[in-house]
Amino acid sequence: MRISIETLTNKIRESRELKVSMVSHSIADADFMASAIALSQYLHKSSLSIPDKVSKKVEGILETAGISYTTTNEIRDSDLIIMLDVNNFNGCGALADELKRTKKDIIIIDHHAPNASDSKNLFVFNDESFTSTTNIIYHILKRLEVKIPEKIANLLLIGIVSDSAELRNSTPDTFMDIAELLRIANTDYVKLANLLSYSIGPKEKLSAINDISNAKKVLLKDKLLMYGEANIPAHTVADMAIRIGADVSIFYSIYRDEVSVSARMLHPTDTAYNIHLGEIMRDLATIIEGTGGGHPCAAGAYGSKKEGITVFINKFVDIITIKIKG
Ligand SMILES: [Mn+2]
Repeated sequence: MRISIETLTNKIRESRELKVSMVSHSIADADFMASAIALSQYLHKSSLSIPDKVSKKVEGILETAGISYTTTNEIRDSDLIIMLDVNNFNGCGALADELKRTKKDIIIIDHHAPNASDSKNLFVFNDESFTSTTNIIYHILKRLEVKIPEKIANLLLIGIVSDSAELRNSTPDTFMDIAELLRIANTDYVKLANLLSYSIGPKEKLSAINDISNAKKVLLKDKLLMYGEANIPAHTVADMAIRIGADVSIFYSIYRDEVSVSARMLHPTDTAYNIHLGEIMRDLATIIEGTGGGHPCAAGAYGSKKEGITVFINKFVDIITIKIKG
């Protein structure tokens, strides 16, 4: 059943002493990590259950920010499950079956388009007016009158700003939350932007510029698609492509034992053309014998079958072309 933020807050208050598993979508991102770690300040017996792994970029950001955490790949024997930043079981990859089977109560806290699923043990707070799950968690912590330490305020900022497509997806409330948290964290926006690697080093910049100049560029009606190989982490090049004007981008990096793919899109291309990059990544991941997922405008996949990457990228380009050109 759907619940209000008041009911949600009360449920979390009542769960203070419970063992809680906080479950993420496939390839945990900054929004999940910030939400889960911040909420675990209050739910002090909780653990972070990640279906596969934490995004490499996010690992780096959290390390630089001095945030430590441990994750598990299973749902431990918990009293309660909280799904954060995901509102459907399939988005939880390897943990999906266990979530479908469990009789334990599951609370969903999310900000994506609501998903129709209804079972007795499901309590859903899904509000699209929040631009990130981290914003929701911040509001809950305020309602619980939790004193937020500087480091956690900084972590909440990381989650909120990471999910905002450099503040393009934001509301006046997003800015209010950011302003409050900058005060609490005793920091400023430039420091935060640097931490989020909006500025990368000159060597990486050069590499990304080369990757983008070697990339394919296709005009689909009024939308620009860029795709190709990245010689630094793919998300860095995919992000940069969007920043310099692509509407959709997809790049891949080949490592010794896997290939990793990052796709990005500029909102509102997702709603205008009914494109969900997370779903596309999830469906195509079998081609590289791996897993994928994510959000409508930011998603990724990785897998061990490196030689499948050309087919993967071509299928992606076909899907986007059909969606946009009709
Ligand atoms: Mn999110």
